[in-house]
Amino acid sequence: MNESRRFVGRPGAADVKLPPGQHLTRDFPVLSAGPTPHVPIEQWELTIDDGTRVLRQWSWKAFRELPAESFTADLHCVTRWSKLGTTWEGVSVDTLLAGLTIDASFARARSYGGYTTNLPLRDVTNGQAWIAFRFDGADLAPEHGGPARLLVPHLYSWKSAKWVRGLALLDHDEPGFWERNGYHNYGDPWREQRYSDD
Ligand SMILES: Nc1nc2c(c(=O)[nH]1)N[C@H]1C(S)=C(S)[C@@H](COP(=O)(O)O)O[C@H]1N2
Ligand SMILES: [Mo]
Repeated sequence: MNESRRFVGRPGAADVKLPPGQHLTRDFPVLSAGPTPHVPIEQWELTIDDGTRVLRQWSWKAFRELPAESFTADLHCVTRWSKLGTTWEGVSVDTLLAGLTIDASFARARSYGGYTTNLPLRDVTNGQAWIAFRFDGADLAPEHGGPARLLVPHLYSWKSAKWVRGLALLDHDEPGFWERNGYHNYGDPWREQRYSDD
């Protein structure tokens, strides 16, 4: 990605640089295709699989014992709002995959509630994606994906699956919920890849 963009502007600044067709918002809209799932924390699990076999699995307790990072991210929703400089805490997907021998090029996230989204594996590795559980200094609210959501800030936010329950590492690309319903397969906001024919 173009690193220079990250440091240009602040919310409200006249020179703020946004992806094409986006406008700034200061509040945090809730965008959910269905109801907010409520999973008791004792039943919550995060699973890495290869489409067939479970490769790794964490309970909430085990997940929270993994090393976590604080990070700042700009969010860009395909419905044209952007929110800059949001602060999060989460476990890097690199940490989840560390030590695994991976023969896959794609990842498919799935959520409690049934939502899915697909990404190239190279877009969720190398410090570009987290399973986030805190936002703005507080536990992540259920409507924003709590207890934990995927966050992949360099792509449109529909790729950041709320209530994430697993990542499948696949040798083939499998379109997710919005990707099957007219959204772009990749979703780069800087190239304005909103819909399948963009
Ligand atoms: N499980 C799930 N994750 C989801 C969605 C959804 O409907 N279900 N909506 C996506 C969309 S379109 C956006 S813009 C962001 C919105 O996150 P927010 O509601 O925390 O703003 O979540 C994404 N992740
Ligand atoms: Mo969105």
